Amino acid sequence: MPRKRGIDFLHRWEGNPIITIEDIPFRCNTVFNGSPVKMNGKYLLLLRVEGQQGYSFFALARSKDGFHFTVDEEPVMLPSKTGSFSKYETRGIEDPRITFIDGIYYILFTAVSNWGPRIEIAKTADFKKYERIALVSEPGNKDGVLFPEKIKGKYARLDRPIGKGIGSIWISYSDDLIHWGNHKVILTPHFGFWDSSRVGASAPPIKTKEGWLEIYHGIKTTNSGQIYKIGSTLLDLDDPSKVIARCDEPLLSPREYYEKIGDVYNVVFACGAIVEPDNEIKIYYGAADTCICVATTKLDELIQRTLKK
Ligand code: BMA
Repeated sequence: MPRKRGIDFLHRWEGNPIITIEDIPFRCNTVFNGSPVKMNGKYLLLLRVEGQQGYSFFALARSKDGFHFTVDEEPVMLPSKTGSFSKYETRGIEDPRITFIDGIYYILFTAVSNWGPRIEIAKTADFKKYERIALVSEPGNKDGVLFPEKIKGKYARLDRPIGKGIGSIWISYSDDLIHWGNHKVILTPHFGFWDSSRVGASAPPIKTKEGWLEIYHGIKTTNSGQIYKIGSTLLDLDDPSKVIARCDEPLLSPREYYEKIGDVYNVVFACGAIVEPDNEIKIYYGAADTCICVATTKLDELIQRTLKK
């Protein structure tokens, strides 16, 4: 499928979708919202898979080129059945976001139970053994992403609590990844724009000379439901609670059939990106809560687009 010029800022890969349930070696309902890392030159994508019983868990896909993936035979993280995490994961685990710090891959994800969504953190060094660290929010919070380095000596994260029905992006800090504080709201819905109903962090922040690049999702509510699009913002390197710039247009909107039609219509939803040595950025996104896709651009162009007034 050749790219249609001038419609969206990001370039959809012509082989999209890259992962569908046809690629999953076990029976499931959907696969979407995967988070990528590059480890020893190979690409890993931690996938949210929804089982036919209706709750989500994680599987792992592997690739040599970042476009053609093979999914492992068995899921890698299932909701806990025993122990202190289990009662907060009774409705599944969703939307992993991976951040690499000092040899450890931290996975922030949403633990879902009858109380609602909470943010949880797990870690792995090798994508073989996974260890849960802590539940780090009360219910009503999701879309947790960890910054890839400490800021002024503290871990930092973005998340999306809902207050008075309004979902905005907040920042908070921690010494140990378990206890979090100094919560501040940093990005709110942009009334009248494509992200007027709700905004949430999507990819873990990417450090650039111009600031922390945050690829986020924005929602507009229409007469036929919500439309999820992908946007970008730049946060101050020393004080990421300060927004330097925000895209007034989305980078990608649901247009292709696989983005418009699925279990949830009109959704493009990123959970991570890889920046290549040649400046290309690959943004991995779930489409219509039913499959996984990738779109690319040059990181420099994305920064200039975000800075453009
Ligand atoms: C959000 C998250 C995502 C999902 C999206 C669209 O709230 O739960 O996992 O892709 O809704 O349904």
